[in-house]
Formats: sequence, C-alpha cells, structure tokens
Amino acid sequence: MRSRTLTVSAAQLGPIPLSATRAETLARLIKLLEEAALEGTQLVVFPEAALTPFFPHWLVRDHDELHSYYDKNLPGTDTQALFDAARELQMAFVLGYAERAEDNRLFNTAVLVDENANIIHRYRKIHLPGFDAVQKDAPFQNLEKRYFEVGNLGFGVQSWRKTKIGLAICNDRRWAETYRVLALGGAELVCLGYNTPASTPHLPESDRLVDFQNHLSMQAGAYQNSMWVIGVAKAGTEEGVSQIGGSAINAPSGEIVAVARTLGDELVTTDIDLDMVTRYRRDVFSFSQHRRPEHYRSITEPVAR
Ligand code: ING
Repeated sequence: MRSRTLTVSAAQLGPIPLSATRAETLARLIKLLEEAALEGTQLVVFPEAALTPFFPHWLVRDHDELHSYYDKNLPGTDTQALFDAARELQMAFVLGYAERAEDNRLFNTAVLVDENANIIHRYRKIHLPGFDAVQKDAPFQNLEKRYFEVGNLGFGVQSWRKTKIGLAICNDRRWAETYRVLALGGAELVCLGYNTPASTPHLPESDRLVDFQNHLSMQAGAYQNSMWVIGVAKAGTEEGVSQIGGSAINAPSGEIVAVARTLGDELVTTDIDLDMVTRYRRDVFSFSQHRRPEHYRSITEPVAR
C-alpha cells in the first residue's frame, strides 16, 4: 500500500512591528502561501499571534488599543484576503491569532483551515505562561494570563486528508500532557506556533538553553507519542523583545528533519511520512500493549503546592 505522505511547510514569520498595517502583515502571509504552493505544499503552519505583534509582552493601558489586537470574525474584512488566496491555491493552513469569541471572551487561538477556506478545527491555548500582573523591573512582560482566558475546547483531533491533526500553542509544547492527550485522541500530526523570547527574566540561568529547550520539548513530544510535530516561530526582535526562531519539523523518531535558518519570514518545507507514526506505534509505543495507566500512582509524598 502506498505510504501516506504530506508535503508541509512551517511558515516562520519575522517580527510584526506595531507600525505594520494589517494589509502589510497579510501580504507577508500570502507571499508565504504562494511560495509554499510553488513547492507543492499541502498544509502551511503559521505561528502563534500571526496577525499582530505579541502584545502580552507589554502592558496595554488603552482599552481600544488592547481590543484592536483581537479578531472577532475570521475571516473578517481584512483577513478575507488570506482565506481567498489560500482557497485559490487550494492550500490548507493553520493560523494563530488573538480571538474575541462570540460571547466576547478572549482566547489565544489557532484554527485549522482546509483547502476550501473552511475553518474545520479550533483550539484555544490551555497552558498560559507568565502572569496577570506587571512584573516590576522585568525588561519585558508576559501578560497572557491578563489578556486571555484558559482555553475551553480541550485538545481536539481533526481528520483532514486521511491525517489526524491536533493543534497546540507555544507554552503548551513544554507540557508532556499536551502531546499525550492528543496522541490518546489519535493525533498523528501536531501543529503549533510560538512566540518565545530569547531570554527568560525570571530564570536567567536558562537563557543559554532557550533554543535547546525549544527543540527538546518538541522532539520529546514527537518521539514519546510517535507523532509529527511542526513548531513555527514568530522570530526576531519584535517591539524590543528578541525572539527565537528555530522553526522545526520533528519526526516520530524524535529527529528534526527540517529547521529554519533565519530569524525572518522563512518557509521550511518537507515531505512527512505519516506511516512512520504507525510503525513507531506498532510496537515501541503501542499504548495498548505497553502503557499501563491503571498502575500509575504516586506513592511519594504529595508535591508541595
Ligand atoms: N511564550 C513562551 C514559551 O512558552 C516561556 C513563554 C518561555 C515560558 C520560556 C517558559 C520558558 O515559549 C509563550 N507565548 O508561551
């Protein structure tokens, strides 16, 4: 039987400055879609917050400014051009953006859009890092707990082109549960975007390891759950905050099969063999044969809260 392969692209973005118009940003995304189409790509993955600067990096005092960063309707008047271009190219894509939901609740969201521009899956970020209050003396903030609610859609799995796809966002990739819950739901491919500062103000000793820990998180998640993991950065120095690149396509073997080389807009394209998922799950990571959740219990002292 012919192996199942997909041609996928991580569409890394450089910084989106506050000065950029929405039209300028969308033109960058459309250019990457067009480049991907020339390479025969079937699925393009854009980063987290791919329509705006990563505004949780600073305290936004003005109410109207803050709410200008969220999109209520997708596609909306301006994002319609992206959806139209993708449908024209018959290209499916994953897009991360700040969502104002129907009930006006605010989430850090990613959607999977099929080749006919239909939103077929939505995920709202569950692991919100950082703080809900400004951290004094920090060179930049992470106020996601102030600007977003914890996602209320769980970790869903969506079939598309005979592939079971799960979505995650940024900090989710550092938590083992993200990949395991998606794998238990049958996911074969996880698509996630990230905005990751090159330094961590409250843990400076990890600064020299930021790139290592980025790839470690995704490689481990891919290997320990026999999944493909596409991780896509918003990179470069955005409104004064230097962010890592390192967009990578991670195989169920744990190998990085393709990686970004720059800190700008960059397409990283490769063919992925979905049957590698099957091969690793057939024995080494057969959940039914080897995993024993009924035996998993902690007999140590409860972890201090
Ligand atoms: N950003 C960072 C991330 O998880 C972070 C926050 C960095 C947390 C380093 C811990 C260590 O990549 C987002 N947006 O989640």
